[in-house]
Amino acid sequence: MIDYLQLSRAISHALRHEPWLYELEVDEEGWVPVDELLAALRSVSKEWALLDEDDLHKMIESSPKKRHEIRGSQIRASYGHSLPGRLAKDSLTPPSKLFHGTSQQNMSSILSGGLKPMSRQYVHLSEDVETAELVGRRKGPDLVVLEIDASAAHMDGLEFYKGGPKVWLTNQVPLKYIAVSDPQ
Ligand code: HQG
Repeated sequence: MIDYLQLSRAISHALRHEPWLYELEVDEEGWVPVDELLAALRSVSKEWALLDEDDLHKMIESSPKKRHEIRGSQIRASYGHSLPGRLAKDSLTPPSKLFHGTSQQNMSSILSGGLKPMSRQYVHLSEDVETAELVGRRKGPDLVVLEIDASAAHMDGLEFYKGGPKVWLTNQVPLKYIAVSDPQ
């Protein structure tokens, strides 16, 4: 029985962070051939010796976050990358408000320089408060939810990209578009 969460972690690691460890080459939009990923994973662990494309579909279906997408014979991570060389994404019009969950300990730095991508390629924003809360809670118990005036930022020329069903990406968010959201 395949542990799809464990599989998803390994695939995220390969496609977001260190593809070279799996002898994979990610193209400029983040795609790798499904058969190459499967071949790499089959040699990682005994449980994955018979891994097939169906398992990848099951992994994606079983995760509400939709971290990965398959198109034709290729697969990519939809967001979260730390790879050098920013992946090409189509710029889209964002919803008027977006949210970012973080922890209180980051706030003095965020309030001085705005939101930065830190170790990833993009700042990750959430489409709703509930998602932002889940993201922020990963960072500790002292949750802070920020509300981003995405329509003003977009009108001023900041680019936004879609990462997943509830995830938006942008290069950085200057302070003037950030408000601390009231607790729900
Ligand atoms: C903080 C997960 C100091 C930022 C999630 C965050 C997401 C600053 C941390 C996705 C800062 C970076 C990404 C500044 C931002 N000074 N701290 N100027 N600007 N920060 O994990 O957004 O489960 O790289 O608030 O669900 O938390 O992996 O980013 O706390 O969608 O699929 O720096 O990863 O998805 O942390 O999460 P992260 P994130 P997965």
